[in-house]
Amino acid sequence: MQATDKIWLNGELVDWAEARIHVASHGLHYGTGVFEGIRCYATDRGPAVFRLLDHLERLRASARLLYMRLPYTVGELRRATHELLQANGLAECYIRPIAFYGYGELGVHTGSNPVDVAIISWPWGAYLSEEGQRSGIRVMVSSWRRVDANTIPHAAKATGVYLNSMLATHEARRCGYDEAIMLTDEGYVADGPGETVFAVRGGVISTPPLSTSILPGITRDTVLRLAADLGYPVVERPLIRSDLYLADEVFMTGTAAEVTPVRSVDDHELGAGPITLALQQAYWEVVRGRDRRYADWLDLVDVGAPAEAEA
Ligand code: PPE
Repeated sequence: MQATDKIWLNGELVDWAEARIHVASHGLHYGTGVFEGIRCYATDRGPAVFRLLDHLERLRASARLLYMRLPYTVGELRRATHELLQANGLAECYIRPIAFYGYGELGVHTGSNPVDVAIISWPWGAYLSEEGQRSGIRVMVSSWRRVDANTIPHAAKATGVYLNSMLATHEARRCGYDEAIMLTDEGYVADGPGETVFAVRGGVISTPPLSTSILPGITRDTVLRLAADLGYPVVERPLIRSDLYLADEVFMTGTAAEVTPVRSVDDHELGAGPITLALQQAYWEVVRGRDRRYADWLDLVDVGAPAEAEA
């Protein structure tokens, strides 16, 4: 990862190398944290954070599900994000807010431990390679099941849940694939380790409903809206693995992954199809502010006047 100038930590901007926590922090031992992944894109009106408030609202919802009281409001976290982006001066970046039970007592109960909050930002390019974004990635159905609704609330973007994702990713890479898709205990398609799954058949776009063990993806929500606006029929319904094998197109979405075509699932060849590519293009237009209909989703960062305007 590329270091940047500053990190926002518990209310202050600190130097990247100084953003330290204690090794006895509760979150390190028990995965008791919540986080977000957000992207900021260059637009013709300067850097703009895509759906910042929606992400911060999800962070707050994740915290609630862990009985965690966030010491900052959504408004304060929004201002902190802006401050950080102004300090780091990046045109495009990935933003990672994280809140976790900190240093105080050890033992599974969170006790009176403080909640530490940090926001990190750094440049992060294509999540699943640029080639993957163009031509599609090769995916396998994982032998690891996605955490069940009664194991850990799947609507929480909680750090501990990512052990599940890590195992699925490791397995996929060991087997020579680019990425995994996890099923639920009942065998329905859930999420990728860091993505929502979509299938297209006969022009109809399907994705698992939120009651399946998936993260309520913000890119999922964006893509459902874009698909409807482009006139594609969309349905939220439970999918089984053969729905993926028999699909005309499969794609995965996420803040990091954006819209990534899937070119095979368990070696059933698919291909980067036209609907996927149309949605991918539409997504890029929207996040870079080139489609004014969705301007409300952009949170512009005030980085001062551009150099040529000052002359
Ligand atoms: N499911 C999972 C399990 C998930 O982690 C993500 C985001 C999504 C779906 C898509 O959610 P959204 O970004 O709101 O559309 N994964 C984040 C972290 C990836 C990582 O490797 O770290 C992300 O995309 O930022």
